Amino acid sequence: RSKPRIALLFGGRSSEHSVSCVTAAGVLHAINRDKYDVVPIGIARDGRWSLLEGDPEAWSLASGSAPEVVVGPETIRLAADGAGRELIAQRADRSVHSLGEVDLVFPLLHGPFGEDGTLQGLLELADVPYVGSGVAASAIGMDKHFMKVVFAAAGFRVGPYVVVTDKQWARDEDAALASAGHLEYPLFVKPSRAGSSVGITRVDVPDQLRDAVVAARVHDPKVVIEQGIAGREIECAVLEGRGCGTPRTSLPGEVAVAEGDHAFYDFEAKYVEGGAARLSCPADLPGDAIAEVRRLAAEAFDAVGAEGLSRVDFFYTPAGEWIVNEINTMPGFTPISMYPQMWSATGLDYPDLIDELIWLALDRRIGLR
Ligand code: G1L
Repeated sequence: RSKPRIALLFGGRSSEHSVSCVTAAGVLHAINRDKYDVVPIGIARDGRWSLLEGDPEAWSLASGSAPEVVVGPETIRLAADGAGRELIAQRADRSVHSLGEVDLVFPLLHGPFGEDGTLQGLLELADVPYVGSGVAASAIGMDKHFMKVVFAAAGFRVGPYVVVTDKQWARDEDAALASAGHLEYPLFVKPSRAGSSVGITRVDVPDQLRDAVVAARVHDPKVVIEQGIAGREIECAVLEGRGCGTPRTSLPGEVAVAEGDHAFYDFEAKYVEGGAARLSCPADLPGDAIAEVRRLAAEAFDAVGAEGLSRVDFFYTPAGEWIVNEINTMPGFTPISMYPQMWSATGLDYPDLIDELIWLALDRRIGLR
């Protein structure tokens, strides 16, 4: 076969189903069809896989229309028995036939119910190379608690926080809330493992803390309570190095949120075109601060064992210190998202970025992650 055959997976059972569809539309539009044979596979909200029917060009997150995967006439499975990267289709009458082999999967989604690393595990078992991080780094990148543990162990400054697990909450709610007593307000209460900004509450007075934990627990039984950090929000895009090279970093960007409508950087600001979020890249920083944050971003990428790509988010304090906020191994990836925008500002445009990610994944041998 001349062209590598790439399965693009999108949709899925997470709360970011529609975001994933919009992202897939962007990638399908930009991917080089002269170089790659693309098989778009939608995962419905109930978990069924099928070939994309129709044209995703019109998919957007403009108010009122949330794109959704519709299950086609046959469902698809990836043979995960190591017998050879094969896509198996099954019709309604239960007859099966082969859709042939895939050389690579481009997984544009979070795992079932927002806990990640699971899809990567399936792809490992199926012996199919894939774009992006492996099982462990994907799972760590999804979990705000574990990523702080890893960063702290690697010597990064992380902001003060406490964790409230499901068991702690069930045992004694008051004790769990009291464990955050030493943190300075405002606090940010977050589900430990959830995409985008769902379930996050800013808490200004202790009276509101319990409700905020209850709201976060809707999305994840494990909750992190973070002390708000006074500082500018600076992000950096990281792309794995070619060969044994060090990770490549973009110019840092700064998230500027329009005053008024948004208490903080929320879902709409991130994903709806014309939303309030604005990126300035390069951020207005002294030259040595730019060099330092790029170095820290590359170190954060290596600290969690990320592969392919990651976006690393920092706070830059008035004292000129860098505090790592989080790493996102599956960053927003529409053409207007921060990650692709920071790379464009650094000289790598969206189609070339996609090409680079595919090259990195094809270059990597499965089982050696
Ligand atoms: F495959 C990559 F490149 F690793 C990858 C995977 C997932 C990049 C970006 C994403 N992001 C998303 O899937 C999402 C932000 C749309 C979540 Cl549903």
